Amino acid sequence: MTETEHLQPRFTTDNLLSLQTHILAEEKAHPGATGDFSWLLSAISLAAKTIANKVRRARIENVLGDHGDRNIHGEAQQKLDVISNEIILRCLGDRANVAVLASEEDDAPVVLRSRGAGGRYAVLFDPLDGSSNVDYSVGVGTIFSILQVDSGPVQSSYLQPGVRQKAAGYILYGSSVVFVLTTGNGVNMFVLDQSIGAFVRVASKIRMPERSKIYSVNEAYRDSFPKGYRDYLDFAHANGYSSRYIGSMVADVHRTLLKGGVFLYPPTGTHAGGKLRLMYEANPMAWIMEQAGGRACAGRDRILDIAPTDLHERTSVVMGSAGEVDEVLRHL
Ligand code: AHM
Ligand code: MG
Repeated sequence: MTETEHLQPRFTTDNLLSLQTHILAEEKAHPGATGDFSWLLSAISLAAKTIANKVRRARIENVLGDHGDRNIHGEAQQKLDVISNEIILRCLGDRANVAVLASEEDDAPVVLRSRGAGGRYAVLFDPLDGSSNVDYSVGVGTIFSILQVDSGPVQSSYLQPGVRQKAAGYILYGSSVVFVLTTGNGVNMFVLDQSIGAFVRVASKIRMPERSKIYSVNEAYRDSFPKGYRDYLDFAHANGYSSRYIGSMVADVHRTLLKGGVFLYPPTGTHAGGKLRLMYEANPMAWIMEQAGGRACAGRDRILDIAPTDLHERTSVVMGSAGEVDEVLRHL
């Protein structure tokens, strides 16, 4: 190093960059891109900031607790589930390229416009995942998946395997608000800088650890797991693993992305096919894991290859570090 070299600014990819700029730069790298994504993702970013604000102020505004209704899955809706759902519908509803909006909280998807009328994308989302934790200030999140609608009837045009997603991501409302995004070109992470109201990139092309001795599962259901999962847990106990389980998928998967290990929701006595929803929980998270060098399976099958037959269908989940997922599969 020369005498003055340490005084030079280091212009690296870590320069200050907003989510908006990042998306525009990614589009610029694709000749022929129409700018559609920046419209969609800026709406999701606005929704995320609005929901983050609601989550932070929930106790003050007295919007915690049950809403009084049940969703399509028979689960009690929290007030914040309903509020978050409305925020996303309002933010995305006026984007002219959205054909369909489909939410965990709504039985049927909202069809906004046909392909002929300019509808090009289906946005599938879980507005507030882990919301049963929100009363206790535990991290919760929004998960989304964007698909291009094909030429079939718009009502079912989103029934495509996860491998065809165009963008996927989640927002974690935790001790900081984190936006993790992939458009198939690696995984990027942004943190909301409250003082300027913008998501700022803090990590690009995230690679998750190849292995890590951490498993994340609701072990209370252990006796009802299929034998292979119980064998894996025995293996983990005998080999010095740690256990981490928050009970909010977004928070558990986020930790798994950064620290490595494996997140599991196997078939249980109550949910023989797994509890988590394929299209707006498992698929987006599976793609993020794969884009970061990890793996994501339902039993032995790759999650992203599953051909969905229903918007709200469920799947079992094993996702995380490639070596750790392989270790689970070895026992199945
Ligand atoms: P939700 O979408 O109704 O919030 O349910 C999904 C949540 C996930 O965040 C989490 O991984 C899982 O349910 C926890 O389930 P359990 O309480 O059975 O461990
Ligand atoms: Mg959910």
